[in-house]
Amino acid sequence: VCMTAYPHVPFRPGRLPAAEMVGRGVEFLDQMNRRRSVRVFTDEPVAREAIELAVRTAGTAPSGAHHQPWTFVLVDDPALKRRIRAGAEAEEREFYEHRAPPEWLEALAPLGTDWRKPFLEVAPYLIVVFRHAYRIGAGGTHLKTYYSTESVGIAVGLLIASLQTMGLCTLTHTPSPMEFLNAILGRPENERPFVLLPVGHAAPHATVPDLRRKPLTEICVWNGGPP
Ligand code: IYR
Repeated sequence: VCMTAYPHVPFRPGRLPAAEMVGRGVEFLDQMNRRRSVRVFTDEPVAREAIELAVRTAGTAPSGAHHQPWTFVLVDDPALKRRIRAGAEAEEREFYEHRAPPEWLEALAPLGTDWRKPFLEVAPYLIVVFRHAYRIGAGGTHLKTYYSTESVGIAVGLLIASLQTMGLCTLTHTPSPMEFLNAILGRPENERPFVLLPVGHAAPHATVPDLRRKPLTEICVWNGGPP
């Protein structure tokens, strides 16, 4: 059993003046608040470097026991994108036409989505995020990971924020079930598909639903709220 402690090193994160602290927060909120889930992309190329920067940013996420239980598979090969689209559309067709309970379809109706996923071929990149359900130890033993779902969720949040700061658009797409992605991308059994993100630029004719975000007063209470 490996139980060597990390050596500790000094950490001096530095401080901002109060006004700059708030100013940066306002600026970041404004930038994140401009993000919308996009379902119609252009095939315009995007620098690979931008995608790798977003993944490096995602990789800074905190994770249970620092196991970093994630793999980001970057796809720009047209043949692979075509196979992923075919796999996703087969599952989605089944979902929309048979599997989804009426209540779920009702919840989705305002978004106007259906089983067709052309963006999986049109967007220049797909990022397929895998969560490590366990780790493979010496001799092929299975070792636990901790809070892997939470960890990967945080990482994907950072990924999306990074893409947004670079002026790129994405969609958090979850074809269900997603096991077909292991077969197409050759990922091992311990890696579970978590989310699939097409990345690129929004088509000039793209529209998004006119959603409203809950204001602070609806998502936040101080100290347990009024008595
Ligand atoms: N995975 C399907 C259905 C879907 C589910 C939820 I929850 C959404 O917010 C949107 C869509 C699809 O991608 O169409």
